Amino acid sequence: MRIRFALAGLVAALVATGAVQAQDFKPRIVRFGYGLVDNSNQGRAARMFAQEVEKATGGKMKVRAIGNASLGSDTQMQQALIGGAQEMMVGSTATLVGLVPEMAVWDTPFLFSNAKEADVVLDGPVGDKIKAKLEAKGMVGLVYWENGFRNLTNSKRPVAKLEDLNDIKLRVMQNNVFLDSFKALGANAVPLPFSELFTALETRAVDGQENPYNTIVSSKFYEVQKYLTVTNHVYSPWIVTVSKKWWDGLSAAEKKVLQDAAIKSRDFERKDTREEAAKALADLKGKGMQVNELSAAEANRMREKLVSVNAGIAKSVGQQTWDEVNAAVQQARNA
Ligand code: TK8
Repeated sequence: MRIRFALAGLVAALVATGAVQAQDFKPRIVRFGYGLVDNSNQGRAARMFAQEVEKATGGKMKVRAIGNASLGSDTQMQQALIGGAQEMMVGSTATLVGLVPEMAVWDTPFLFSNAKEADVVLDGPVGDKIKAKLEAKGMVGLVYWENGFRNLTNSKRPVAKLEDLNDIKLRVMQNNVFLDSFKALGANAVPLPFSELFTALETRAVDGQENPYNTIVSSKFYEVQKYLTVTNHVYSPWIVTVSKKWWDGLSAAEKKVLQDAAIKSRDFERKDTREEAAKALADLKGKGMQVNELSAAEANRMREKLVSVNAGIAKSVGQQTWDEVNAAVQQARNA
């Protein structure tokens, strides 16, 4: 009797430490692709995720974090996930809009006024609901990471007023909201995958782009862009996704390891990104970029132009999604 209790206790302890679950982990290689360079917020968090997964599976599941868009641009990797040729990736929600139109809601200019609001809404019920729509398209969304508030750079001139954008050829993400937003501002907006952006800036195929400070630093855009305008025009999330084909073949224990590690990586990534962003502007000035803020009047003029795209977004994401997201933002704002 006593021995039986002791054994039961031992088994319970092993379950708690995860040791008896070892047989639930098969040897697996997970290719986790991303678009930025290794030494970026994306790269650091991808490696952190890899370590967590390896630790939790006793080395059975090995995550290969592969950056620099070596596995392809965001949209190419999405197709590889859907087909089952690649296991995981992290990329912009904006490049998923062709598959899940509701993702475009995150591209709404000035939707979030600070990172706290973004965290609450993205990690809350409406964020989950939109993320869950990926499953019908062949991907499983695990968590949102922070790309961050986007700012404008170019090689032509300081952008101090709306009209300064007029003849600027501006690279935008491959997504209608971004295209329409910058057309509304009067720029010559050109959609291009991120993986082609540095070369396009360097060869002056385009004059400018917009991305968070972190990316302007890590991708060395300061080498080919002289002017930075603080616009904070939209908050961009990244999203960590898994091939559904591959996911469906995993044990419950394996799925849980990936989910838990994804949450840890999210918390790590947001903290790391915010710490880096806080120092980045000074870094960029030090590298020779000329930085300007917009006057309140000009910021308002741009804001008004950008708000003109909202009706189109509401239409493409559906009124219900639009209302739910805006209600969640209001709630987060008033909390
Ligand atoms: C990286 C992209 C990037 C995004 C862009 O693959 O395309 O400008 O901001 O972070 O997803």
